[in-house]
Amino acid sequence: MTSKHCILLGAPLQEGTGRLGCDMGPSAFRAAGLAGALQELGHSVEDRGNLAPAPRRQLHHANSAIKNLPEVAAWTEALSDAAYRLGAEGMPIVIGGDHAMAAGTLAGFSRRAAEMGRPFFVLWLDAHPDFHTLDSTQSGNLHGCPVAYATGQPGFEGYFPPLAAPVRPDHICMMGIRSVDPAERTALAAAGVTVHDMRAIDEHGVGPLLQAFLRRVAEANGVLHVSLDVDFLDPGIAPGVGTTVPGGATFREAHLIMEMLHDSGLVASVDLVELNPFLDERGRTALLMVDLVASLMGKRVMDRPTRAGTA
Ligand code: NNH
Ligand code: MN
Ligand code: MN
Ligand code: MN
Repeated sequence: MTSKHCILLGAPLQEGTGRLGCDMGPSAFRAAGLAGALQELGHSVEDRGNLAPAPRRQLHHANSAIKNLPEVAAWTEALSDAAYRLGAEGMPIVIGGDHAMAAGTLAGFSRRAAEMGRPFFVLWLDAHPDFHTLDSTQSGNLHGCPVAYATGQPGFEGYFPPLAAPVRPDHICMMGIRSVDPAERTALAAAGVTVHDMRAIDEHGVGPLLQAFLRRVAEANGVLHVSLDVDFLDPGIAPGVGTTVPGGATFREAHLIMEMLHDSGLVASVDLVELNPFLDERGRTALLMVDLVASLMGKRVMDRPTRAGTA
């Protein structure tokens, strides 16, 4: 197994959600033993602590539903810079914090990949596509917007930082989707994002769906970023999240995805988002997330011949 240099960066933002608690996410991941689990697998781990963006100017938007726009804009800028820098230093694992975080991480990692002259791909594991613009969001919760921003959908100019390298919508594969707002449904189809909703997973299984995407990434010599939202998982196994949706990925579906990602050797960076320790039950969601990261980083039951992403 190839050992990696894992760089942990905490992003205790909670301003993208409608409730408090995600700011405790980085602490819960640390308490659940994230660093130790990676070291046990032979990786080196460097914990860079938590990011704390400076407060910035007021921002006013015509959509009065939007919450905490200046705060989330500041996080986006800080995370975009951090992701761009860390992408050259090792394997960044950014620990949230809510999913608004991905506005910054997608922007920064995509910029890094572009600089390396390699195409950038995203595997989005979530109950939600988070494809709202500032104009279309009705909840006003900005964790519902990062993918629209990072792919350069209109309306973010003047609020969020300009994109050095917008993510190509046709380089994004979403899995586990089961809660889509009407505006998102139309926009996703128009943009050409691959969306494997829970029905597709029921019909085909996660294995073939993921294998097809990994083959594309491998054939393009792509750089793959994985954004893992806790609510991708079924609430029965992962209660520690503010936006539970029934009918999510099972324990084995989620682990198989992680195991296949590991074997592909394609993953360059990871987001772990939406963990709300205030809603968790004795740390079980945090522990499950750490176990999933371990599988992504090489934990396996038995040794087996590696099936590459091209297999
Ligand atoms: N689409 C909803 C909204 O915009 C839900 C977004 N919530 C999430 N996303 N947890 O992953 O408010
Ligand atoms: Mn999300
Ligand atoms: Mn979600
Ligand atoms: Mn919504």
